[in-house]
Amino acid sequence: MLIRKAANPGYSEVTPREIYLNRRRFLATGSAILGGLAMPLAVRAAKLAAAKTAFNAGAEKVTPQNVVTSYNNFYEFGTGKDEPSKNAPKWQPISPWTVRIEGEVAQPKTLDLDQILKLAPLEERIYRHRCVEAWSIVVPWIGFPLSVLLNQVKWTSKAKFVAFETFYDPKQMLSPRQAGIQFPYLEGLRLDEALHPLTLLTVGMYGETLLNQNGAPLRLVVPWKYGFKSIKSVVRIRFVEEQPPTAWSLSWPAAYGFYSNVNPTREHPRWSQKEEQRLGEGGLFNAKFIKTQMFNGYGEQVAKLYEGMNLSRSY
Ligand SMILES: Nc1nc2c(c(=O)[nH]1)N[C@H]1C(S)=C(S)[C@@H](COP(=O)(O)O)O[C@H]1N2
Ligand SMILES: [Mo]
Repeated sequence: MLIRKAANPGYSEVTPREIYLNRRRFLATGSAILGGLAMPLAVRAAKLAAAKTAFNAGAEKVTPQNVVTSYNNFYEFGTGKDEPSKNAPKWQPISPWTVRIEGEVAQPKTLDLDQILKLAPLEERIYRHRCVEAWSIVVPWIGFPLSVLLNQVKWTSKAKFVAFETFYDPKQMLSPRQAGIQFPYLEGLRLDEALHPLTLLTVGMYGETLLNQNGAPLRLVVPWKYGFKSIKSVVRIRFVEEQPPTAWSLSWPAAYGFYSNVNPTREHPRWSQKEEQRLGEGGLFNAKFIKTQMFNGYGEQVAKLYEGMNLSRSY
C-alpha cells in the first residue's frame, strides 16, 4: 500500500504551496472576463486555497503537469493522444454548468457548479492513474468525495448502481462513428463503489482549474480502476437498479467489463496488464516500466468491496 497516511488519519497534511487559479488561461480567452459568469471562474481561488492533501502516493513522483495536460484520452475531441489538448481548448463548456441527479431518487435535483463547490471543502489528493493502454501517471487532483454530491438526494431502495454521462455536442465533438465508441460517453459504478471515500469528484489538478482536455469542469476519478472509468465533463448522474451500459463495454464487451478494476492477472487482448510505463520518467531510450499492482495499489482500501466475487468473471 503506497498511500501514506497522515499521523492524524484524514486531512491533516496541508499542501505547502498556495494553490492558485491559472488566471492567464481565462485572460487569454477574454470571454471569462467579459462573460463574468463564464464557467471556469466558478472554481473560486479561495476554495482552491483551502485544498489539503488527504492522500499521497508516497515515494512516487508526481508526473510533470505538461505530460498530464498534453497526453490525453478524450475521444470526443479526437482519438490520438495529442488531439484533446489541441481540440478541446476551443470548446466553451456551457455556463452555468449543471449536473442533473435523477433516476431511483425521491426527488431529482439539478445543481450548478457553484452550488456543487459549496458542498464541501476541496482537498488535494495524489493518486496513481493507470490506463488500460499500459501507461500510468501520478496526479495531484483537487476535489472532494463523490459521496458528498450523491448525498444531496435520497436514493430509493431500488438503487444499486450509479450511471454517469458526459456532455455531448455533435457540432463540437467527434461523431460516435469517428470515435468508435458511443456518445454521450457513459460510465457506471456499483453504489458502494460510488460512495467509497477514494472515489473523487474533481474540479482541478496541480493547484489549478481542470483544463478542458482533462475533463473540465467536473470529472470523476476512481483510482483503483482503469482510467476509462474516470469519466470526464459529467452532466448527468442516474441512480439505477440494473448494471448500466458503459461506452467501452458496449464497443468491445470481451475487452472491457463493467468493473474494470486494475488487475495484472487478467490480460487485455491489446495491451499487457502486467506492467505499465510511467509517463514522464526515464528518457527516450530508457522508458520506465513498473509492475502493475492489483487494484492499482489501493487494495487495502477497496479489496473488501469485492469479497466473494470472481474477478476474472466480473472483469
Ligand atoms: N468523456 C470521456 N471521459 C474519459 C475518456 C473519454 O474518451 N471521454 N477517456 C478515459 C480514459 S481511457 C482515460 S485513460 C482517462 C484519461 O484522462 P486524462 O486525459 O485526464 O489523463 O479519461 C477517461 N475519461
Ligand atoms: Mo485509458
